[in-house]
Amino acid sequence: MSKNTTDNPALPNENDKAKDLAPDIEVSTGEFMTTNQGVRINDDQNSLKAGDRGPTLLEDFIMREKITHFDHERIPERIVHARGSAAHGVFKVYKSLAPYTRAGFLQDPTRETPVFVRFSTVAGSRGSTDLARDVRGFAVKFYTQEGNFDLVGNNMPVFFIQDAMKFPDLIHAVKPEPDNEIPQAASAHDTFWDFISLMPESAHMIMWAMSDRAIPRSYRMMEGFGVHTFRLVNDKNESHFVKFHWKPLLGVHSVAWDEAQNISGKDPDFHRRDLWDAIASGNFPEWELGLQIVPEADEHKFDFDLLDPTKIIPEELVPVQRVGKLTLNRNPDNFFAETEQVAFHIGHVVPGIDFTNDPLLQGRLFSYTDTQLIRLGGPNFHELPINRTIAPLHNNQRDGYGRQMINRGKSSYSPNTLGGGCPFQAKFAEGGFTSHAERIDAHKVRERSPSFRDHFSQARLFFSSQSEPEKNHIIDALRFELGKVKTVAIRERMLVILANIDNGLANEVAYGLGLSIPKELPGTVNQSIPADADPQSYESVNPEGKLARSEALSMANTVKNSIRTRKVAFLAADGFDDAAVSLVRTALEKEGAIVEIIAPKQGFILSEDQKQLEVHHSFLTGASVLYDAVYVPGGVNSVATLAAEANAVHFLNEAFKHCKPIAADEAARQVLEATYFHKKLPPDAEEDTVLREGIVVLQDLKALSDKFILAMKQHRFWEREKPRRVPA
Ligand code: HDE
Repeated sequence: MSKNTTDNPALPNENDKAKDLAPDIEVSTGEFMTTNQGVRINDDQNSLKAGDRGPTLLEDFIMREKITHFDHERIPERIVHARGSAAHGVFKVYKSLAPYTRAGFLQDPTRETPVFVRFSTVAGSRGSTDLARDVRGFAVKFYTQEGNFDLVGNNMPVFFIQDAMKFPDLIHAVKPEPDNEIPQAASAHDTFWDFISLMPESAHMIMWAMSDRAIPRSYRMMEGFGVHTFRLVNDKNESHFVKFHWKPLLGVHSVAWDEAQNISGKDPDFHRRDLWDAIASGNFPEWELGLQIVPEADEHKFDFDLLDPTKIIPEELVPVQRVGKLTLNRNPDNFFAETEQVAFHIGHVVPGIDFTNDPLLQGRLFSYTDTQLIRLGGPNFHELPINRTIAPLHNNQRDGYGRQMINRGKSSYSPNTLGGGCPFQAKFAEGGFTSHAERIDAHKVRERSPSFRDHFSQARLFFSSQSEPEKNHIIDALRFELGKVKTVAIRERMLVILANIDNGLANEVAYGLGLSIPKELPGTVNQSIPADADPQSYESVNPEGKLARSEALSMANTVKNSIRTRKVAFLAADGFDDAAVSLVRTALEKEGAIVEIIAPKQGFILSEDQKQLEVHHSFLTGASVLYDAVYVPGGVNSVATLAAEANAVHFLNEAFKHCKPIAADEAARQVLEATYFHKKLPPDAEEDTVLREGIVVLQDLKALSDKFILAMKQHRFWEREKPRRVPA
C-alpha cells in the first residue's frame, strides 16, 4: 500500500471517510517508476537477456515482480451480485430519530455521515450486461462515528425464499446451467423455472422480477429496500420494528424489455456509465431514506408475518416516513480498490439498530463474513481502505494474512492486568452494542412457521395494483421467460402457480405459450419433490381481502415532475435550422436535460447559415435505445437527408416503439412521414393529446419546447403499445 501522497488534490477532504482514504491514494504524476520495493526502474520495455537475441535471465527481479503481480491480479468474483458499480456520498437525517433509535447517525440533522453505495445485478458475471432482467442490489455502507452500518438491500422489497437454507439452491438454479454455462445473466432457462415452479413461496417475488422493476432506466431511478424487518432500539432500550426504504427523487422509471435487450448490445455498461456520468457532471443522485415503523405491540396485527421476507407492509397500512437524504457526490478513484473490494455485511450494525428472527436475515448474518474470507483472502478485509471504519478500532484480534495494523503492547487477551485491562468493554450507556433482549422460549425444530404459508395474497396484490401497461409487461415477460424453457412440464407447473395468483394472468401467459392450465401439478411424481411444492396446498388469505390495491406498488404513480438528466437525441444533418436547435436545446438544458447531436457522420455539421455544430454520435455509434427522447429540427437540406437516411428513420421508429416522447418542427414533418407511425400522428399538439400520445409536431418552437418538456416528464407513453400496433 502506498502512503506517499498525503495531500492528494484529486480527493476533496470533504468528510471523515475521504480524509481516511487520502493517505492511500497514489498519484504518479511527475514521479519516477519504481519496483514495489521503491527501487527506480530504468527500462520498463525490455526484459534482462543474455544478449539481445538471447534467453531471458531468471535474475530479472524487475520483470519477475511485474509478472508475478499481474498473475495474481484477479480475485474470485462475488458468487452473487458480481456485476456492480459504486459511488461515494453522504447521508443526513432530517430530524432526530431519538424516540426510536440511539444510532448516532440518526440523531443530528447537522451531522453528515459518509457513505459508499454499490449497485449490482445478481445473476450475471462481472463482465455481464447491466440490462439483464434481474433484481438490483442496493448496498449502502454508512461510515458512522460509532462504526460501520451496512444496509444491504435490493430494488425489490421481497425475496424469492423464506429461509436461508434455500439460498444456494435458488442461486444454483438461476446461474448459468452447470454443463454448458448457458445462459449468462438471464433467468430465462429451465433450471431457474424448474426451481421456482416448485417454490410457491417465490410467487410474490416473481411478480416483481417479471415487472419493469427488473429493467430500470437507471440506478438513479430505482427504489431500494432493506427487505427484512429490522429493529430500532432507543436509549431506553425500547424496540420498534422497522422496514427500510430508499425513495429516488427522480422517480422510479424503467426501460422496455425489447429496449433492454438492445441496450445490452449497444452499451452493456449503460447503468454504470449513467451513474458515473451523472456524478461527474454534478447531477448528484439523491434518495430519501424512508422508514415504516411498527410498535412491538403490533407485531401480530397483520394478516402476514413481519418475519416473512416474502411480504411487504403495504404503505396504506403503515406509511413510509421520509427521514433523511442520501446524496452520491463522488465517483470512486479506482474500481478494484473500492467497488470490487468493498465488503458489505448485513451483520455490520451500530448500537440502535438490531435484527429480527426473519430466517432469511439470520442466515445472511453468517454468509457475508464467510464469503469475504474467500473473496478477499483472509480475516483482515476490514483493514482495506474502503472497508475500514472511521471510528476508533481496538480489540484483541491479531495477525492473519495481509495484516496492516501494528498493535503495540504485550497483552492481546481479556481480561488482563499487563495492559491495564485495556481495551475496555463499553456499557450500554457508554455506547456498547447490546443485543435486544428478546424473550425466546421454544423447542429446537427444523420447521417453517404456519404464519408463513400464504404465498399468493401479496403476489395478487402486486399484480392487481399495476397499471394496464405494467400488467401487459408482466404477461410478456412471463411469456418470454417461460417460452425459453424447454421442458413443457415446467411451463405447465408455472401456469398452476400463476393461476393461484390471478386467473387472467395465467390464461394470458398460457395463451402466449400455446398451453392450457393443467388441473393437476405436472411432473412432480418424483419422491424427492416436497409435498409443499403443491401450490394448491397453500392458504391464500386474501381473495376477498382487505387491501385490493396499493398505489405505491405501481410505477405509473411515481413522481413525474422533472426531466433532469434525461438524454435527448437531436437528429440533424448539414443544412439544419440553427435557430430551432438552439432554442429547443436551451429550453431542454434549462430543465436539466442532456442534449446530444446525432448525424449521418461524426465531426461537425453546418447549419443553413453555415454555423458549425459538433456531432456527438453518428448513427453507427449512437442508437435510439440510449436516449430518452428524440427531436428533429427543420432545415430543408437536413430534413431531406434524414428522410432518405434509413438509420434516421429507424431511430425514430424505434423511439416510437419504445414509447418515447418525439418532437419535430413542422418543417421536419417529411422525416416523420418516412416512419411507419406517421399515419398515427396525432392531429394536433394540444396539451391533452401530448400527454396521451407523447408526440409534438409544431411550428412555434417555444410551444414545441414547452410541450416536449411536458411529454418528457411522463417518461414513456406505454398506451402506444395497447393496440399492439408496433411492428418488431
Ligand atoms: Fe445477499 N449475498 N444473500 N441478499 N446480497 C451477497 O455477499 C446471501 C439477500 C445483497 O454490493 C454475498 O459480499 C444469502 C437478500 C446485495 O457487495 C453473499 C442470502 C438481499 C449484495 C450473499 C442473501 C441481498 C449481496 C455475495 C439468503 C436483499 C451485494 C458477495 C439468506 C435484502 C453486496 C457478498 C455488494 C451479496 C448471501 C439474500 C442483497 C454470498 C445467503 C434478501 C445487495 O454473502
